Amino acid sequence: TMPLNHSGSVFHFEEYMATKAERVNKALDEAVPLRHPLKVHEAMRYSLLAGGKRIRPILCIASCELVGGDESLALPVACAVEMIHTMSLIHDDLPCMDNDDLRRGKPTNHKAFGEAIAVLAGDALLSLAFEHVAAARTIDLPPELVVRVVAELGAAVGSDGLVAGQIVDIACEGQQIVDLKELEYIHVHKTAKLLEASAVCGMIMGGGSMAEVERVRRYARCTGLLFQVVDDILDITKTSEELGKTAGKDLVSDKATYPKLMGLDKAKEFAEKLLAQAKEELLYFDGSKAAPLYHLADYIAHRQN
Ligand code: GRG
Repeated sequence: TMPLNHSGSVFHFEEYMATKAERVNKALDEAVPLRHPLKVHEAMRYSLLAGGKRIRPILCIASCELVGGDESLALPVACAVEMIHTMSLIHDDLPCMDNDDLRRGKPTNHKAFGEAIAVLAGDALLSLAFEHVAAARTIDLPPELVVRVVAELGAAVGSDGLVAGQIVDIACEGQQIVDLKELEYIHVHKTAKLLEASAVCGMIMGGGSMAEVERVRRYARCTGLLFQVVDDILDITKTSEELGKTAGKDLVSDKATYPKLMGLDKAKEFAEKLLAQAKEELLYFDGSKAAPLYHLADYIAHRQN
């Protein structure tokens, strides 16, 4: 299919993603040079540079560019959201949380470096994220903008953000019945909040107005929830395709998912609704400038893994 956006012009999404990811990877590499004490910096770099899709930083940069801001204005914040994302994955994988051995096809941080280093590497990444935003030499930027970004990021991570999502997730694991409201709470907090902050902070750095910030916030919230609904759908469709290979992981586990709570067809309908809602928020902006966000939502909705 032709990559047309709502203004009808051609946009090369894969190329855009690859170019931005490369820039982010370089900036992240430079943000954490290998130094004494070696182990913790090795561990930070191990997970930070392990080949994530960089959805959050790209969302941040694309939101900045949507209101005419240069990529360089958003880059420190883009790095910060990836640092936060990475630290949340390191801690999520720990034995006291999900106890996972593998992440992105490699041993998890604590498997490679031990639990103590993994906890500290996560802490250091979280701290560095805020330092990186506050210390960034984004010349000519009003300090109020940086303060708003710091507040936004803090809220996304804390006990009304990622931590809230993780707490409720853990509480639900031991529960017989999880309803749609609880499931949505978990996903909005564990996943959508940081995506939302990524977009909003990019928009703030780019000089977006309050109205523009709120549009992009709603876009990112829909897209974040969409991400999880699609994840749940893929779990089922992938598992039935690979049955035997992966032993039907989610069909046998007790984890609540959208298809389980509303049925596969309704879950697919819900995903389409969220995608349409996300795109609707973008109609407010210039079509060609909104193309990256428009296609990012499509990509999240229609990805195959
Ligand atoms: C944040 C202080 C603090 C503590 C951590 C563990 C925890 C609290 C929260 C859990 C957050 C979590 C693991 C959310 C799931 C996020 C998610 C959707 C991960 C997958 O994201 P992708 O597909 O991953 O963007 P890649 O590998 O591409 O980066």
